[in-house]
Amino acid sequence: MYSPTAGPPGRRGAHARVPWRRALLRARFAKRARRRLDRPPERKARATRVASMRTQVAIIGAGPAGLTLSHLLHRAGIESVVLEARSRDHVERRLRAGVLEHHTAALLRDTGVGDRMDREGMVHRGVNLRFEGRTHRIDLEGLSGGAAITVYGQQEVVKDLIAARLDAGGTVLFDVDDVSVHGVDTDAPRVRFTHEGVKNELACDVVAGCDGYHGVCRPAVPDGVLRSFERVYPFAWLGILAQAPPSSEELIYANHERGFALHSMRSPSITRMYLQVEPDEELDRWPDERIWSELQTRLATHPGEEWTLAEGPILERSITPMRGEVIEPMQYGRLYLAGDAAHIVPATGAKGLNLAVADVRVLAAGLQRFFADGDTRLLADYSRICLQRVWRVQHFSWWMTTMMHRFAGDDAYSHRLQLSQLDYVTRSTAAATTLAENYVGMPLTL
Ligand code: RFL
Ligand code: PHB
Repeated sequence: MYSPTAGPPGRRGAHARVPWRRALLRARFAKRARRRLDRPPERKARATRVASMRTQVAIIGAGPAGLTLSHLLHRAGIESVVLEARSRDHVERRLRAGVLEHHTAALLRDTGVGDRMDREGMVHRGVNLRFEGRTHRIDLEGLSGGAAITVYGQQEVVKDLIAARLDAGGTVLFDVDDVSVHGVDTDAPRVRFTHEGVKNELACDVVAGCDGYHGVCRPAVPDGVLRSFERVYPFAWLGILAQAPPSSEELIYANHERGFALHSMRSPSITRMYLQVEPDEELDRWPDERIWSELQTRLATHPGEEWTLAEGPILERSITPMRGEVIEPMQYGRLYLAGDAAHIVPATGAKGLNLAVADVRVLAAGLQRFFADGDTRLLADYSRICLQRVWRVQHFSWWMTTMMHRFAGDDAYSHRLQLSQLDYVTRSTAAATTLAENYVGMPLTL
């Protein structure tokens, strides 16, 4: 729980005692206080309505990264406040990922938020690659030594985490505005924001930037500190959610001459599907009939293989660009970036949510040591440990993306190479094992 007035400072770590920084801060506050006195009365009235709070970890963003971090910290006895720009309803409905790696599902289960996932999620022990109209199953479980994936919507994970935080008396503030982070290069960072018309200043020991790709945390780092590595793919995904029973027990990734298609699901009566489209595609150019006709064509099987795609009313549709990006390092001072705030992966590998969870697992462990006895060694290694996994996942997602999609300008030679790669992955145990172990997710290590 946060305290609505400035409370006692949290336990401080080793780099907490830097006197010149405190002096600098005191001088800055004095200057600001003088400026406030000079303001006209109407601005003074607004500016004086500032509530102060304190917590150990200020978490910006209530997506999978921020909520999982808050949950793990709570279990370790560390206080946090989660600040979310959107409403609870919005974040609980936002339709996104659906595939949980073996270790993501295990972490949710082991930390007490996996009950509904275990009841409603669908465990898949294999995944299908379809090309030239033929389906090839990759035995994820057999090739990975017993691991599997769980198909369970990201918004369901988010709902479960929000419920767990609130039930435990945690603070998750929705609909916050004007979030800004300050002093992350000192031992006393602050986060300012407006909530229910009141300006707030949240003092903390650490800020976790879990605010996704369009957040405010990454831009708060001074120019020249971070380096970005980027790959923009020349296509986007049109995703739909349809009221139709899945036409396959396991996911189907299809390579077709008209472009990639993916058949996924959310429940025994809801199908989730994607089509490769132009990067600047507009939704209104895709009426229902066109979507179904394209899905029927791209997912069609060879005459020797019996398969039909069930259709139904389209409940939601959206277009997502395909890109990969990594920010290095994932930390500046006492600001730690996690999840999409630090990296984006093309969705073909189904990794974004999983990577967000993997990041905050490392961050939570580092913070636990920091708050226990000021040991900053794991925190200092946060970026290095995470980036090792991030680049593995970038490579896997790039590999899946290039293997499954059509690239404008590809010639017959490139296409033959792609087919050869698919043939190899589905015939060679060594190659299929590479896909399986990456798809179910590499073990979480510190
Ligand atoms: P999120 O989920 O974007 O959450 C960030 C949160 O921060 C809030 N926010 C702010 N709050 C306060 N102040 C501000 N100034 C703020 N600015 C932003 C936002 O409102 C939001 O609530 O990031 P996080 O937590 O890092 O989680 C990342 C995942 O959401 C993302 O990587 C995945 O959805 C990617 N992804 C997939 N990942 C998988 O692991 N498996 C999949 O099967 C999978 N499929 C997908 C995907 C993403 C997709 N889209 C739409 C991008 C399929 C699609 C189509
Ligand atoms: C999904 O079910 O939304 C999904 C599945 C696999 C992917 C991406 C998205 O690679």
